[in-house]
Amino acid sequence: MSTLLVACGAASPALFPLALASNFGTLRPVMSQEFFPGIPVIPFEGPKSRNPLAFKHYNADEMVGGKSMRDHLRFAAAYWHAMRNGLSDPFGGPTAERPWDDGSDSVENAQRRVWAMFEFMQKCGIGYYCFHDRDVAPELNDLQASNDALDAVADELEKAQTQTGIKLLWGTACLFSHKRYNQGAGTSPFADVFAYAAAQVKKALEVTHRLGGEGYVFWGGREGYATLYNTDMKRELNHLAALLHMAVKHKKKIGFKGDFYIEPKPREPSTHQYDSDSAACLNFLREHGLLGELKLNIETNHATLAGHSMMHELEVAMAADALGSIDANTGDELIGWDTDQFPTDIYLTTQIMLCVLRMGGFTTGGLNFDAKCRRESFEVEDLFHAHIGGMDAFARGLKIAHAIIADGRLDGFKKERYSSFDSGIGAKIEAGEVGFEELEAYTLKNGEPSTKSGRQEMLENLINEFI
Ligand code: XUL
Ligand code: CO
Repeated sequence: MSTLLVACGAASPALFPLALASNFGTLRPVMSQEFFPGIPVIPFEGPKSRNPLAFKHYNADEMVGGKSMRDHLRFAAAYWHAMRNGLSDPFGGPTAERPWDDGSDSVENAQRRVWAMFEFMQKCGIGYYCFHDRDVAPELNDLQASNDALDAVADELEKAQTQTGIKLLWGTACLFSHKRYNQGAGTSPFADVFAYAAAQVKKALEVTHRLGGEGYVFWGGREGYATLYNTDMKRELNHLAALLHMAVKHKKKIGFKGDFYIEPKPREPSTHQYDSDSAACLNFLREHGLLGELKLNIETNHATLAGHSMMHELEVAMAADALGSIDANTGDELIGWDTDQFPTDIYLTTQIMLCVLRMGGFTTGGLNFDAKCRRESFEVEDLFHAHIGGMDAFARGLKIAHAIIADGRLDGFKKERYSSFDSGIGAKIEAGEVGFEELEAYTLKNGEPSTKSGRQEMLENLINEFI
């Protein structure tokens, strides 16, 4: 963050004199300083608009199937990308211009940043945010000092939430950046590191609870290995489960009612991460008696890295009633990294919204833009273009998915495809009423079965009718 420039004074909770009209609820003014002076509250202007700082499809109050777009989509902004990502890459340093940030680790700088984040979300009409403890507040010399800094920033977050009505979707602890976590946190071979991680999760969970967070995420970037030559996998997995059991116990103790989520990702930064995909996470939760306690937070770019489509990962989670929330981004088809790009592909957002609608919508989850601008897009205005594009892409995905479901042909085809299990021998198989002997006798009588086309191309054409 050292390249960031300071262009503003200390944070103050005084109100910004102009009331902002936004399409996220009723907006109240935030503070005396405006952080994005050239940028208006982003209006909805409809598909014919040529204004780059306007929504063409996301119209928060528009009803889709009896529910507003705002309530269907539950957009969240990621603090770490919007406020803390300097946009460096392995070959070059940060480029992002964030004029309100002096690049220091002071609590004052962190508090000022809160108001920049909230003005940004107000202007975009984003109703939720997500954070890691170390995004919002600095890591200082010892745990107590870091905890105190987090409390001081949480005071400011609480004020900003009250003034704007913007809520916390989920919080999390950063258990991967600090040097102590170089060989893992919950899976570190060093017991003192495990203890530090547990203490950090305890505090992050308490702050999330204090701020009314609707969820809490566990993403284990370093919970894996670089080489199996030095790794006791069984012991590490048991330790990870122990950390989660402690978190569940503490959640109940403090009365946190939000959902816990595990976020699958197969690799990066570790060579292999234990939470590698939805199926691996579900198996881990089942094996360690945690299945009812945690759901999944599925991220598109992580699905890609796991060699799956996003829809696959969502379907696996949904089949176990464990789809909690979504990190909305996309990867690059040609770069093998977690590029965390903003989602713009309408097929992708349609597929995601088909899953979300079929699930009956989010409860505590939402669509968190775990996405960053490209390194070339270093101006503050780019933050707005990026989020506007992601929100419009999901609004289109929502409208299209709703129309496909209302049309009924796609779901009807799927239902018909399995209809031989609705009665006769199929119903007996599903009910567990027949075994090998009955099925052998049935087949000897029935002869060669007939099948029908899966009609993949017809169904792809059907989807295109709506896009
Ligand atoms: C990293 C990632 C994280 C989690 C939260 O790839 O997605 O930012 O979402 O720790
Ligand atoms: Co993520």
